[in-house]
Amino acid sequence: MKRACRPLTAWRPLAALAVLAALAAAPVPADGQPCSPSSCPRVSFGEAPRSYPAGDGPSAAAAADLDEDGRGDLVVAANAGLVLLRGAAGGYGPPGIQTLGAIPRAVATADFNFDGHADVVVALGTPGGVQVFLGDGTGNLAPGPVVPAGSGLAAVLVGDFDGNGAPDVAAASEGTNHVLVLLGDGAGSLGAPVATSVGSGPRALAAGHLDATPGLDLAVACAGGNEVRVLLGSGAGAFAAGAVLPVGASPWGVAAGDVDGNGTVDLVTGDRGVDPDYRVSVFKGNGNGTFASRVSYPVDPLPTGVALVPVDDSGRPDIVVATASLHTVNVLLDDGAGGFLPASRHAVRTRPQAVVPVDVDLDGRLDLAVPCKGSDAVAARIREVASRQGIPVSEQGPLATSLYQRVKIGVEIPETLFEETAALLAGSCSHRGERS
Ligand SMILES: [Ca+2]
Ligand SMILES: [Ca+2]
Ligand SMILES: [Ca+2]
Ligand SMILES: [Ca+2]
Repeated sequence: MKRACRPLTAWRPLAALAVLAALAAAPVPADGQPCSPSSCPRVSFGEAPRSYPAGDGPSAAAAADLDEDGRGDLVVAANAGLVLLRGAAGGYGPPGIQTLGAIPRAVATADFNFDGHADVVVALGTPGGVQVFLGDGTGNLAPGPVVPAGSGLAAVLVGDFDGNGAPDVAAASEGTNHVLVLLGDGAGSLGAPVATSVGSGPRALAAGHLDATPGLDLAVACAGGNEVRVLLGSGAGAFAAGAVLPVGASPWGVAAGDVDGNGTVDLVTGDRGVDPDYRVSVFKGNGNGTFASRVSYPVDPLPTGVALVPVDDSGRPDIVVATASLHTVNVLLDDGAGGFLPASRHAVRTRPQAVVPVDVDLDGRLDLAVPCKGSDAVAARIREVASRQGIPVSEQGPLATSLYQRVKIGVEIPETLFEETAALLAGSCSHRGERS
């Protein structure tokens, strides 16, 4: 794949999937030396993100060509159920919603029964369960049985953990602090979950070969324990506890890939952190199940999902992270020397949750699909009332977010916010003066 990324976001008053079309990224300097902030290459997107309705509260998405028309489709986990967005010329068609017995929180795709048609696996939140939907190649998804598994499932991924060629499923159970593995039988069914204890609040999963043995391994972002737990796969479907990697605070996303091109699989997390220190962490793998110490980079507040996507043409993956507070996607290009350049910021819709690389317009460049959970319904209501009363509205997203997060009613505003708040009040007062 090439690397320009287009994010896809859906925008809607309550929730949406946003798609960002890839932009060109300037090349990293030929000498491979880190740039200065003023000279760093920047990713740019050629147009504003396009939004597609994706039901209420989309939290995750996966891509596959479910109707086999040559255009990638998206299947989205939303409060309303499973939402299918079929690829159409340069974008997506209207949502088709399949209601489920519980709210899905995570979704992945694979061909579970080897019939050549893409299938879908869903992690159900409460009660916890894993459910496979078999595709027929026309976009229809036939629900299989719900396999009870854990509680508060927050993540799901597909891998072949027992090496028999049939896709298996791993899920993170926030409610029980376990990772659950369900082995596939190659005919569309999953076996009973086998649970492995991990740290507190497993929130995200990544798979890769993290040591030198053949079994596929897992990295688990444990938001409650402020750490990443490595689970080393036996190759027969069992897992043993491996490295425990301390992260700044509350890792909400994790991705695995070779960020420095040395042949070993590395890990990257998006850390919700402690205000105002929000970061992505990089742990370079030694190839034997151990990792170098954490190196971190600042990003916008409240990072959620993180992905490694080749955005520029360096041949190495770049870091793409959704951030829920300022409603942005941040892109950190690799600097050619094993590190990453300062993040560039790209606006999407409200509360982005994840980043899914897709090629929306089939131009060979990766774009980004971003489930945006909403809700800006309260803000929409405020704007509506203000409009009726003739009250001017000034949109100050970052200031509003800071005030909301840091200031309780009746308590003094922090000094660091004095200037911006005073400017807003001054503007408001001068407007009232004009009206009186
Ligand atoms: Ca399609
Ligand atoms: Ca299938
Ligand atoms: Ca298998
Ligand atoms: Ca590496």
